[in-house]
Amino acid sequence: MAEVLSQLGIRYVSLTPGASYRGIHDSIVNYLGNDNPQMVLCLHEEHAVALAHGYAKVTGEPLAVALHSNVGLMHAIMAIYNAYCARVPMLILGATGPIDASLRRPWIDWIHTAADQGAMIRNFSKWDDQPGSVSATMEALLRANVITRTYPSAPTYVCVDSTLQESPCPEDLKMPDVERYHPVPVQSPSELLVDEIADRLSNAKRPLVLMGRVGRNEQAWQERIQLADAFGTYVLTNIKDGSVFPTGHAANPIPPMNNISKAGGRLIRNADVILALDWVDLASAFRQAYGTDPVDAYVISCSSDFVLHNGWSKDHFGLAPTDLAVATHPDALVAALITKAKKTDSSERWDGDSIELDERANFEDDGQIMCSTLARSLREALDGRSATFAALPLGWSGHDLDVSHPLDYLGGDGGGGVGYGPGGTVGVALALEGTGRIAIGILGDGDFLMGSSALWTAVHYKLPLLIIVANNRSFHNDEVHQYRMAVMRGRPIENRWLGQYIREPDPDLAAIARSYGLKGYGPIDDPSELTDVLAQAIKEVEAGAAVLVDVRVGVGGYPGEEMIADRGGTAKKVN
Ligand SMILES: Cc1ncc(C[n+]2csc(CCOP(=O)(O)OP(=O)(O)O)c2C)c(N)n1
Ligand SMILES: [Mg+2]
Repeated sequence: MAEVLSQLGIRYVSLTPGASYRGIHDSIVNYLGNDNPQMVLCLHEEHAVALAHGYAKVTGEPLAVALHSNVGLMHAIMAIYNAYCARVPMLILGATGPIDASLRRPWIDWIHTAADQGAMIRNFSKWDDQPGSVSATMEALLRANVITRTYPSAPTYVCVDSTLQESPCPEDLKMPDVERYHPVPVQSPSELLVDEIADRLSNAKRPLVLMGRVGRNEQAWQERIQLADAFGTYVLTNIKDGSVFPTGHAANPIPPMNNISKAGGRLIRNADVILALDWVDLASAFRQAYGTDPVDAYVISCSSDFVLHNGWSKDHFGLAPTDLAVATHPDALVAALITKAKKTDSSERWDGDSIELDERANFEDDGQIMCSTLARSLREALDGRSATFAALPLGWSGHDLDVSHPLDYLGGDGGGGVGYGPGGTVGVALALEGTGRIAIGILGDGDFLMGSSALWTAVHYKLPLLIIVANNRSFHNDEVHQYRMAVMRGRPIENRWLGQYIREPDPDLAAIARSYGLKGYGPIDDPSELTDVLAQAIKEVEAGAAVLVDVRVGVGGYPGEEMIADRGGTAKKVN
């Protein structure tokens, strides 16, 4: 079984150890020599999965993740959901105590054996199996590899009986020819379909492309630029998807959005042909742009995401009106479309003068560090170096995101599960090793505190990275929700902090980082110091260190606050 993993070319297996997979563990160490895959030890299963998630975002390749029976899988579940919603490949190895009850050790093997562990994650994994023999396990690993890598990707899970792991291999066991089991390649769209879409775009007066979940390679990036230029389209992007189109390009005047901004909504509403490239939650984008009016643009939607929709999680989102559906990878459609381009003058875009930009949500404030101040200081401190933002905090505005390469920013956690940031950033650092790019995770304090022990792994494996905590000393996103409730119910908004503030005591984030072997700076609350501290941290990261900078940030302009019209209240203030 270890041999199959090795031949699949899976470079690392992230794990938190457990007796249920002690057989495979031993084979990886003493049969494979802890190489290909090499173990990456994590202090929590949620981090092992987040690490593989971050790695896959950079490389498009799955890591293996080994999870102990029952409890290890339970610890990992939220992170698996994040990875599923992010549509990243991942080969998860589970284990169970002996299915043959007569072989169970007292107590522990009984509580760590379950009839169907896959059931715990079947609603948000792409395929799972609990094979009954060594050869069936080898086949299951091959299938798990094929399925997880086939577009659209999502984690697969193979649960291996500990008895199978620990018994001698059958004498007649044959190794499968791994070379003959490949992921299903993306199908190019038919010539007819491509012609029709090219005609629609060419004849459109106001074409718009919604750049959603697209590939992260440089060729596809260039082809998207060619598409926008050759067909004279505008482009919209979403801050959850990572860098998909250069922010400085004339086709892309509106900063990456979280929800559809007013300016983005105007552009959508004015477009007559919309090409959506696997845009996450297209129906809500239309609702935000059109309200209750019918969508009068001709809508072409390119996505194969429906193959993963099973109705359990509503990550299929609303059903968007679609005039032409294309079931392929958006990169394949774009590559085909640019060969059909008829327009040549890319400077002619429709109605360009009328695009008004939205006001900046994340304003700067004298004396306080705001996320915008942090963005500006970080840009100065990086001084042109290549960096990859592995994660951004919830309060980050698209106005503060400049991207010119597909690896500049990798997008959100997928499933909205807080605690992804530290583990995800470590996985990104692992994937970026040797590229010269600096892995940077800018994390909320809540996200950091939930996942902080993931950073030990970075230090242990000598992975340079920079963690910046945008520390508002609160689960602030939910304070905003309490503002809303207060306004809705006429309660005092002053009470919004209860059950939200992470203060008294203020956790010492730099000390936590130092305890895991990172260098730790902060808390920094003086804007005039910030650039120098970040520049120093970056120098240390370049020299190979893992560094954390705790930055105290203000919260003005946090998304959602503008929706709170009336801050008055009537009920009694609670202390
Ligand atoms: C595992 C998990 N628990 C709770 C939530 C609800 N939640 C969403 S955002 C958020 C606040 C996160 O705090 P922090 O990372 O400090 O970001 P901030 O909102 O303060 O910028 C919480 C608790 C969640 N999404 N995931
Ligand atoms: Mg916070």
